Amino acid sequence: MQTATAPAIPANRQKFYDRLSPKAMAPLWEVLKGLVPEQPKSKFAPHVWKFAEARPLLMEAGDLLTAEEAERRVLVLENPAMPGGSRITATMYAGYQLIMPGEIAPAHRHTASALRMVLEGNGGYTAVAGELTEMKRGDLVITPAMTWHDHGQKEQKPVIWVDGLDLHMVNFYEAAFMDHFNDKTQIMSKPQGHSDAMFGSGLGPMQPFSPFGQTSPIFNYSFSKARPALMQVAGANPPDAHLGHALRYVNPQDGGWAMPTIATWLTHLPKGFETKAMRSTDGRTIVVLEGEITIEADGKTFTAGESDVAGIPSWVWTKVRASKDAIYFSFSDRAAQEKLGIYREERK
Ligand code: 1HN
Repeated sequence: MQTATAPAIPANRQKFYDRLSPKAMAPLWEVLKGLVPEQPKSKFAPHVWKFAEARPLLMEAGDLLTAEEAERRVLVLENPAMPGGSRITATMYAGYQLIMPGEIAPAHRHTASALRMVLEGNGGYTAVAGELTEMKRGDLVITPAMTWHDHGQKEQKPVIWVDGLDLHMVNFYEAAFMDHFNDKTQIMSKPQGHSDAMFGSGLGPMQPFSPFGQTSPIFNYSFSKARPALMQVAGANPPDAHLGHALRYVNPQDGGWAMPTIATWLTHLPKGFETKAMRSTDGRTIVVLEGEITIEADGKTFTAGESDVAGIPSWVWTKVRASKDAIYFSFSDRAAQEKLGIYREERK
C-alpha cells in the first residue's frame, strides 16, 4: 500500500534529484509504487445518465445548430470524476447523438472505431464503406477503423443513438488520423443488406475475404435478430450467476469479438434476478434497452431504466439486479485488453 503522506525527502537526496531534472532524468524509487500499483484503482466514478434528462437538452442542441455545423451533434457523457475528459470510462468515449429530420451528418473517416446503439427514430440511417443501413431501436451499428461513414434521417422524426468510440486508446498511442469526404455523403457502391447477406446468414464467401480487417464485416447487428435469439436461449437455460443470460456479438470470420478493441454483448435478466458480485479490469458502459436495472458498483447504487446509460470503471465490485424484466447492451475495452493479455476478472 502507498502511504497517504510521502515521507520527507532528505536534503542530500533532494540535491541529487535537482541535478537530475535539468538532464531529463528522475529517480524511479520515488515514483515506483505509483507506476506499478498492487491492483487497479480507477480514477473514474460509476455513474448513470438519465435519458429523460438528456433528451430535452439534445433537442435544445437541435435548435442551436445543425448536424452539419456540428459535424456530429452529440452530448458527450462525461465521467463526473473527470470533467472535460470526454471519457465515460478510462479508455472509452460515449455520447448521445441526435439527427433531426432531413439532416445529414457529413461523411468522414478516422482511425478510431465506433459503435452506435440505436435508441429512437425509424428512418435514420448510417452509410458505411459504400453501403447504407437503416437504424432501428436496439440495433448495434459499427463503423470499422478508417471506413467512410455518414448518417441521416429521411423521416419526420428525430433519431437518437448512443455512440461508443475507442478514440482514447487510439490517442494514447498517438496513432489518430481523420479525413473529410469531399461531398456530404459518400457514393453507395453496394445494395442495402449486402454485408448481412454475405456474412450474416451463416454463409460466407468461398475465398477468404475480410473487408474491414479485424473488424466484423457485419455492420448492423439488428435487434430484430438479436432479441429473439437472446430470449430463446434465456428460455432454455438458467441464468449464469454472474452474467445472467448474456450473448456476445461475434465476428463470423473468426468467432472473436465483433470489434478488435471493443467488446459488445447483450444481457437479459428476469425480473427479481440479481447477479453475484464480480469485478473485471475493463471499463464498461451499459445501455438499457428494456425494463429497469439497479446497479451496485463500488458500494454505490444506481437505477437505470430504458435508454439510460451507465458507466462502470475498472475493478470495482459490481452487481446488477432487474427491478423489471430487463434487456441491456454493454460495451467495454475488454477486447483490446484480451489481445494485450492484461484482462482479469474476479467473481464472488
Ligand atoms: C464520430 O465520427 C461520430 O461518426 C460520433 O457519428 C462521435 C466523437 C468523436 C470523434 C468522432 C460519428 C464522434 C465521432
